[in-house]
Amino acid sequence: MASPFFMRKIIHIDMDSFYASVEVRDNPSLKGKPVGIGSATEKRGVLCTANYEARKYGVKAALSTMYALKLCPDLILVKPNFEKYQEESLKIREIFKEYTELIEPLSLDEAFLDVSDCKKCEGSATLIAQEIRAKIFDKTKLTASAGIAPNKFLAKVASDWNKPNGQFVITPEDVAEFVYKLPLKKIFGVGKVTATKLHDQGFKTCGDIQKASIRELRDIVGSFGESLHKYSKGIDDREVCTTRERKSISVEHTFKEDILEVKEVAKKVEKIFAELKYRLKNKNVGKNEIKSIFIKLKFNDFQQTTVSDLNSSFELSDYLQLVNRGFKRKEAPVRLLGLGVQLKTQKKVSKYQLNFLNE
Ligand code: TTP
Ligand code: MG
Repeated sequence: MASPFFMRKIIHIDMDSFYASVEVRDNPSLKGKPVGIGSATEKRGVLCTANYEARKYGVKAALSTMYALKLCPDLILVKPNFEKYQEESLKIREIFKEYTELIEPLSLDEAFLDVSDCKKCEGSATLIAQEIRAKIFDKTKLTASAGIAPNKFLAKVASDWNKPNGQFVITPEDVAEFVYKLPLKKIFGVGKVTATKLHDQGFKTCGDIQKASIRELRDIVGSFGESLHKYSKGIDDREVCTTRERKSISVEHTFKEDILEVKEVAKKVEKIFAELKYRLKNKNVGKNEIKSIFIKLKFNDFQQTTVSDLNSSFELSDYLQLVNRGFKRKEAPVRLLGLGVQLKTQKKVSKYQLNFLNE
C-alpha cells in the first residue's frame, strides 16, 4: 500500500525532446543541428516536436511546419516514426518497473511513479530519480528529466524546472515557498484561455490565488476553481493511477488547401465521420458509451472553435449541424476539421489525437 498522500514520494519523468532525440541518436549527422519532427512534404502540417537547437529559434511542438521554417530556415525536418518511439517507451517502462508497480504513463515519454514504498537507494526519491535517468541513458542513449515532490502536481512542475537532462526536488518543507511565486500557467489545466481570464482579474501567481475564495475562483474558471485553489497551496491528493484512461476520442484533418464554403466542409465531414466510426469500432466503443459529440474547426488565422452537443445521437446529420454552427461563428476559410466524442465510461487511448493530411 502507498503511504498517505502527505507522505507520498512522487517522481515525474519526462524524456527530453523525445521524438527528436530518438531521430538524432539514430542519425548522428543531425547532431548539433536544428531538427523538427514533421513531414517535409506536408508543409501545412504541424510539428510533433523539435530538438533544443531548434527551440532557440522559437520552434516548438504544434507549430505549423511553414511557420517553423520561417523562424528557422535551416530546420531539418524528419518524418515521425511512431513504432520506434513506442519501442523506446517500452524500454523506459521496464526500467520504471524495477522501482515500483505504481506507474502512471501519461504518454510515450512521460510517467508518474509513486516510489513511497521503494526501498532502493535507501528510500531516497532523489537518488532513485537519478538512478532511473542514468539507466535510461545507458539503455537508450536518450536523456530524461525528473521532478521529485510530495504530489503529482508539483512533481510535474518540477520535471520541467531543470530541463533538459536535469532534475529538481521539492521537499515537503519547500512546498509553501515554492508555490507562492509560481506563475499560474505552470499549473496543469491552466491553458492560455484560463490564464488570460485569471490575469484579467489580477491573478498571476499561486500566491495570488491563495488569497481568493473558492467561490470567487468558480466565478472565473467554473468547476476548476476548487482544484485550482488546492493546487495553488501545493495540495494535490490524486493518486498515481496505474490504468490511465482518456475521456474522448477524435479524428482531425488538416486540409492541403483552406476550405472556403460550408458546403465543402460538409463533404469532408462525411469522410472524417467514417474514420471516427472506424476508430470507435477498433477501440470497442459502443454508441451507448458516448456522452456527447463535438466538432473542432480551425480557421486560416489559426483561431479555433469547438461546438458540442450532449443530446445528440451519433449520426452524420448531428455532426453536420454542429459544423454549420461552428462555421457561422466566423465564416472564414477553414484549415482543420475535427470530429470527436466524449465518453461516459473512460476508455484507454493514446495522448495525441490523430492529425493527418487530407487530400
Ligand atoms: P513532450 O514531452 O511535451 O515534448 P518533448 O519530449 O518533445 O520535449 P520536452 O523536452 O519539452 O519534454 O512530448 C513528448 C512527445 O510527444 C514529443 O517528442 C512529440 C509528441 N508530441 C506531439 O506529437 N504533439 C504535441 O503537440 C506535443 C506537445 C508532443
Ligand atoms: Mg518530453
